[in-house]
Amino acid sequence: MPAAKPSRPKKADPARLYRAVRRIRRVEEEVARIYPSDKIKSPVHLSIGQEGIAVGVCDPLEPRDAVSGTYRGHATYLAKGGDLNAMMAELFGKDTGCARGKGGSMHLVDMKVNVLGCSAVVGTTVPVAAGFAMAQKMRKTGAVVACFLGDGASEEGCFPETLNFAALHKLPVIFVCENNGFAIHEPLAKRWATTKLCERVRTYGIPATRFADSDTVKIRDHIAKALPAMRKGSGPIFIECLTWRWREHVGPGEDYDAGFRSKAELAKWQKKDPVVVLGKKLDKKLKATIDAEIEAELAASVNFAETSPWPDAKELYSDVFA
Ligand SMILES: Cc1ncc(C[n+]2csc(CCOP(=O)(O)OP(=O)(O)O)c2C)c(N)n1
Repeated sequence: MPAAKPSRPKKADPARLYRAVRRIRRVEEEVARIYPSDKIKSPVHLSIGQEGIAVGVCDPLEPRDAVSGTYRGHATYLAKGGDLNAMMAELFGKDTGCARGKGGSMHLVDMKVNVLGCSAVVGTTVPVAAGFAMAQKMRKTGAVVACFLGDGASEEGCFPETLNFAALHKLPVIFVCENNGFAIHEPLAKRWATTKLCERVRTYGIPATRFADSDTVKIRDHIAKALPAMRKGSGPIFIECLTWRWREHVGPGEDYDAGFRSKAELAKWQKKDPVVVLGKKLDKKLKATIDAEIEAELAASVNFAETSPWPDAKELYSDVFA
């Protein structure tokens, strides 16, 4: 990655932020709509409701910066500029997919825009993100890595190990915990002795901030403010973003009849829906234009995936260890 001069982050622009959250929402709604047809060959972990976090974090990032997502990574991939056609084709298992149709939804990658490969194994992308950040530091690129993880991933041993290593070596990592309150069906109250995650992280010497409402603009401004010092070697930061996964853990449906969470809580979070909140800031005509452009791009991506070829059988043996 070539070294680039640090530059000032772009200003918050409601139209750009709206377009980004609306685009991710519509992509995932379309994935959910198509899913029962069995054209999508991979399990899908939808982030509907959580999109504002990825958009807020990625908006001030530059092309040289990287993101490390999770298996619930459509939003991270798209917010950083990952190719939509390649993502859709990947979900359809096609040769034109970003992982040649072998990885599916949980293994999105686009190194052209520095989206590091995602993984189905909870927490494993956290130390990988720190390793990539260490390379940036050694090569003096001034680039940072935004490392996304769930509240469940913070319980993996590699999380505190990585916090310590990143703090010790002042690595340019933005740790972003998307705290949706559940690891599959298990609520925080059954998993954490205290909810003071930021306090725990601060003991490693890492500044930590909690966003109780995960407001996209607030998150965006916080990251934009932190970036100049991080590019000069100030070390990692951590943000905890409280949020709500609207759909079931995996799949296109909902899980409110399973008895572990309620529609009343969903309704509470829907009042803070980033798509609605940001959409209200726009002029109606501009909003309609953006919506129409998104629909056209989305339809083209589904067509691209449907008409793309399947991988050749000999691909079974390429890009694999054994
Ligand atoms: C190492 C590992 N342990 C367990 C699992 C099974 N598993 C898949 S998703 C998940 C929950 C993770 O929750 P969280 O990190 O909060 O992310 P969320 O799904 O809420 O986005 C678990 C335990 C796994 N994939 N990998």
